[in-house]
Amino acid sequence: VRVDRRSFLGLAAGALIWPQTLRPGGSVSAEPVPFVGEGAAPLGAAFGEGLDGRLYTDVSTITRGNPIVPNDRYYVRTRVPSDLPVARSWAVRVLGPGGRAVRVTLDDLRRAAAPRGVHVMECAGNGAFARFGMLSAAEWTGVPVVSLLERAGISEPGSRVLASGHDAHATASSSSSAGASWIFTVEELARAEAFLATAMNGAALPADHGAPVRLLVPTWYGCSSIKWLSEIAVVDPGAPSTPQMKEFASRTDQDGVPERAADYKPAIMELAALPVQVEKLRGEGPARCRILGLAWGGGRLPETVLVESSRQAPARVPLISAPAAPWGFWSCEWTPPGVGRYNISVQIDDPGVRARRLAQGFYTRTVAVTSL
Ligand SMILES: Nc1nc2c(c(=O)[nH]1)N[C@H]1C(S)=C(S)[C@@H](COP(=O)(O)O)O[C@H]1N2
Ligand SMILES: [Mo]
Repeated sequence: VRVDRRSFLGLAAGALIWPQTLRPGGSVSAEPVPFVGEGAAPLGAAFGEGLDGRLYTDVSTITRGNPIVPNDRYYVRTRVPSDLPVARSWAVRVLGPGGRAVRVTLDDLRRAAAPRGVHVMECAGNGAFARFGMLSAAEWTGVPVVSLLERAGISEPGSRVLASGHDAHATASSSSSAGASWIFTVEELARAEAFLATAMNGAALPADHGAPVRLLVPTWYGCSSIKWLSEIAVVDPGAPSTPQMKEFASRTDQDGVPERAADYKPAIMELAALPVQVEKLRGEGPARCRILGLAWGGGRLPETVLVESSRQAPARVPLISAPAAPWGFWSCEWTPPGVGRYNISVQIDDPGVRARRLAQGFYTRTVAVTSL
């Protein structure tokens, strides 16, 4: 039988054999301490449709030994549009200066596709409401964007291109605007090593993740990685920002909501860190817990992070990198002084690293300790 995590938490711990990912390493048995005050949507399963369709990843399953999220558990923000054209006839139009146009077919892309590495992606709109599950990592296959821009004569430094997806959703959304598109300079795309992805974790790109082809902009928030990509077109230097850029302006840390694309900063993920599991260790004293967590973004991970919980001095813990994924993993022990609710947060004290969302408490989570 498959036991989902929610029913799992409700069962008596003694009756269970914990899956590998929940076991704290040694032979000491452990019991999860739940995060509270967060959303109640299911984890690891898609729900809803179109623009309001989501899948929240169960971030507690992302571990050092298991840093990649399988395709069917990878977070989804906007599910496949209801009337996507058939893949057979799909091509990406690349429109260059002076009316120069190149039609890149799926065959062209598949022939040129090569492994592009493992990348972490987070929705800029992630949050406690989603149990921070709009965060995943996968191994991608694709074709560098810059090589396609060159074919259409887009190479002038400072050129801006508009990447658009096919978003024809039959039902309107209450909270998101349809028609995802983003404007980049060629330098931004080159620096990020952006690519058109045709495969994900060794399998054809799934429909909800942008099949048959999506843009993937490593190190940037997910909002710029346009799914169901249909066109990349050069735009003039004063081009207006897109509705998608405006929708995500505050979450990508822009100054207000700039009207012109040229006034947007790159939507790069700053350093972030998140507790993903708290477990009570048993058999070795009364109330010891272990906190496991992730760190990502910021270009370069610091060597240590400070883990804070209410009513206890911060602990400095090392960040351990995964062998083949750009996550940092950390863990520390924690002794709650009594039953109650505790906030757990991570701080960075490296003055060279900007981590505003962390500093603002965006990734702080609360656990409820109900017995010692
Ligand atoms: N065409 C299209 N592309 C899109 C979106 C969208 O709504 N439509 N959402 C964006 C946002 S906000 C995110 S976070 C990522 C999520 O990609 P995923 O669903 O594969 O995880 O896709 C981006 N690309
Ligand atoms: Mo997003």
